[in-house]
Amino acid sequence: MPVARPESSDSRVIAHVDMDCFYVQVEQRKQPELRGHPTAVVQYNAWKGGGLIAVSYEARSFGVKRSMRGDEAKSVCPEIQLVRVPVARGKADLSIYRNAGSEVVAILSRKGRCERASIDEVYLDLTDAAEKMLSETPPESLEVIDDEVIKSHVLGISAEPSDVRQAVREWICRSNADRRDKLLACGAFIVAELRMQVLKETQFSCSAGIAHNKMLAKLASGMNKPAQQTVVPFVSIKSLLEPLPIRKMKQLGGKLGCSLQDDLGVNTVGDLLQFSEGRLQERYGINTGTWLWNIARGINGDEVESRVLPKSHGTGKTFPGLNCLKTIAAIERWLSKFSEELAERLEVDLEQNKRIAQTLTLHASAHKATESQSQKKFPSKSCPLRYGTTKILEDALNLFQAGLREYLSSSSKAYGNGCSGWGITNLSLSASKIVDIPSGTCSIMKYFHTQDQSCSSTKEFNDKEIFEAATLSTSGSESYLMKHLQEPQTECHEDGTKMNTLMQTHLEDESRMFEDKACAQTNFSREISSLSTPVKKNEPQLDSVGEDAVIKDAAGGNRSRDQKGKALKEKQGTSSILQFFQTKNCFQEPKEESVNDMQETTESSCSVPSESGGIRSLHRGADQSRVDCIYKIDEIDPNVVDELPREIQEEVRAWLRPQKRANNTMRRGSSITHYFSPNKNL
Ligand code: DCP
Repeated sequence: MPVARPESSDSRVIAHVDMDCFYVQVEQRKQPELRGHPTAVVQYNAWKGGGLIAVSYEARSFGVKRSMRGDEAKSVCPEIQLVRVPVARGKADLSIYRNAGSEVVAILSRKGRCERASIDEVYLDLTDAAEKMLSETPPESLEVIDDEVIKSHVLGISAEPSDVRQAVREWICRSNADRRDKLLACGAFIVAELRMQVLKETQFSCSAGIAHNKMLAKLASGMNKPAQQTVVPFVSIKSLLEPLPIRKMKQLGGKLGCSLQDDLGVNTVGDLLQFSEGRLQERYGINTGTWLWNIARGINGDEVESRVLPKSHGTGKTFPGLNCLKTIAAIERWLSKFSEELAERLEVDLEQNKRIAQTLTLHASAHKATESQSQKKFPSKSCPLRYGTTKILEDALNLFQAGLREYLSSSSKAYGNGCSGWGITNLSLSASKIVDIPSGTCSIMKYFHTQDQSCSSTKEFNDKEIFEAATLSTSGSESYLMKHLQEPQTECHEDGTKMNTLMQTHLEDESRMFEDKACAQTNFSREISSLSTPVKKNEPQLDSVGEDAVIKDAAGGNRSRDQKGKALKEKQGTSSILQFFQTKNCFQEPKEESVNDMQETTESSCSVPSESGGIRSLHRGADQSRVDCIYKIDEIDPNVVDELPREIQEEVRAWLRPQKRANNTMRRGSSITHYFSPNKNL
């Protein structure tokens, strides 16, 4: 649902930068001999020459369009060069385009708040930079103005073609201009410089729109392409908006736009101006009514979010027509590829950006054999994300099964392997709710990575791992912990219509980097992160049941406590710190028990010695019931203490020195328990 936000100020300078025929430019940089030639990037699927997904401007001048297939493009423009999208795991591999987009973002973010809106689109808030320029070097004070600035399109300027440049120069340098327009003129300088910088450093050209809000900037950026920029002065807003078809406006391509057309006869933005705010509110509710009234007048208060990294990661594929997936085995095969890719990308994100994703979502489109049932959408399903290919696959399969069950609505006949009652035409996985991990925890997180593990018992390990993640989770751990103590892990969550829209919009073409353009719209239910501990087949594993854990060897036999330290060290990638903080010892006590006397002022966690010689940490949950964790000091491997954040290293070392342990463990709300506390970030 659109949100009506008032504008904080109409003196903002917002730019929308959009790369020109982006995938083509990336391919042309790789193969410079393609530069200047009609070129198109085609999909992996080679049927009829493959679907075109990016078309160079040279090819466009021959009439080649993105809706064409390679064969048709060849007939329209015989000299066109068709470059196939890279392939990995039997599907399009977009990493080269993603990385190219990141290069651009790194440059654009130098001048102001930067929001990466898609693989090739960025919003910039240049207000501060423009104000600085206006106060220090206003345009009218400049003797030389770069040609790229003069080449700007300023909406509303009317002049003979031969005089346009002079008219633009005059508009930019008007000393008596409205301050808001003066700021936009400064924005034109800054954006021109950034675009030149992008070209110099990456060899990519881009176009831009410069206005006082995101909506207008985005509309303007596409008006003059390639390699040009367009400014929207205040006086030109009305004439820019009035003729625009209503369905072309953001968020009006769907049902709302349809209703405006069918119910109110609104075809252009100008038509919308005839309706009062009250009338629109009456028809569409207060928020949407106001939003519609606002957009008709070019009012849009959306802020440029500070985000240079993608908001989610996604991978998927379409299986049109006869290629649709009809068996669980086929689904598993593809989900396995998706899981592998997602796990890799999540790992890179963690490694490079210190971020973790918290929610795994499966989207699918399906059809059933029977016509009467085919209207129903396959529900998108989400669950907490656990790291590692195997776990992602395991969860993805569960999500798929849950979605399929719901989709088929107990039509058990059609459910199961080998059935032909359903067909999946789109399948994808996404990882979202990405958050930064606090500094100092990164290397610990490495221990939670699962590269490729097999679990002997899904349920057992799911519970254990989620719980482990909860103790180390960076935010919202409390609610995560409480939730998973109370609910079965396999529970799935409906994403709602937004993800379905996303599927339709972005998965029509498998190689579309849907995670980015879609990410701005995703609104998943709140879930909390889950990282996993590596557990390898044939390696000793900690029994996840019972307070005094025993180590089981591959054959299921128990080993003595003396052997534990050694066994733990044998587990590559698993540090004993994890065993120490493992959650198998945590349990929720349903009874109400006051812990007020132990509480510090700002947190509800504390440490007390436990009967078994460990540290018992009490955390008060949101529902006021108590969560009790016992940490076993003896099992800390001193080698991993260095991995802890500095503020808690000292405390852990003190624990390891027997004479000091008693005192330290008595400390209330100590940093170590706080650090691993489910309440930590509440
Ligand atoms: N893309 C895709 N599938 C689509 C649309 C686009 O894979 N159905 C990819 C290829 C594009 C890139 O996304 O290069 C960016 O899409 P744009 O819509 O911004 O289009 P281009 O950048 O190709 O061209 P333009 O210069 O018109 O923006």
